[in-house]
Amino acid sequence: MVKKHFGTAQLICRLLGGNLAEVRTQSEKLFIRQTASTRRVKFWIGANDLSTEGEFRWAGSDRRVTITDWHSGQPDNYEGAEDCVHTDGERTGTWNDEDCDERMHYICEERWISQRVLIQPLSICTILLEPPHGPSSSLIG
Ligand SMILES: [Ca+2]
Ligand SMILES: [Ca+2]
Repeated sequence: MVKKHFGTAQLICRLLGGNLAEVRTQSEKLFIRQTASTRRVKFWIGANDLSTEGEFRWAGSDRRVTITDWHSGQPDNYEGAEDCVHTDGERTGTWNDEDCDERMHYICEERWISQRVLIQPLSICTILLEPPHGPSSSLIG
C-alpha cells in the first residue's frame, strides 16, 4: 500500500534523506500545486499544526508556514481532528487540513546543497512521487 499516514510519510521522507515537501517560495507553491493537480492525487506536504492548534509549521524545519495555498474555507480543523495538510489533486491542488491518520500519497523533498537551494529552489529538489498504481517514480523538478 503506497498511501501512508502523515507521520509514516514524513518518516519515509527522512529515510530517503529529505522531508515532506516544504514551501519556501511562490514558485515552489505553484510547482506543488501543479504537481498535485496534474496527477489528480492527494499528497501530504509537510505543513501541520500538531504542536499548537492553528499554528502551522513545516515537519522538516519546524519553521512557521508563511506562504500558503489554502483551498477556500480551509483550514477548518473539521471536528477538531485535522492537523496535517495535503494538496487536493481532485480539486485544484490547493491545500486542506485533514486527519493525520488518513492514508495518502506524499511529496518528499531532498536538498543536498543548501546554498544552491536558495538560488534555484526547485532545480535540485527531488520530488518523489508514488503514483496511484504501480511502482514509485521520481521526477527532478
Ligand atoms: Ca488543526
Ligand atoms: Ca479541512
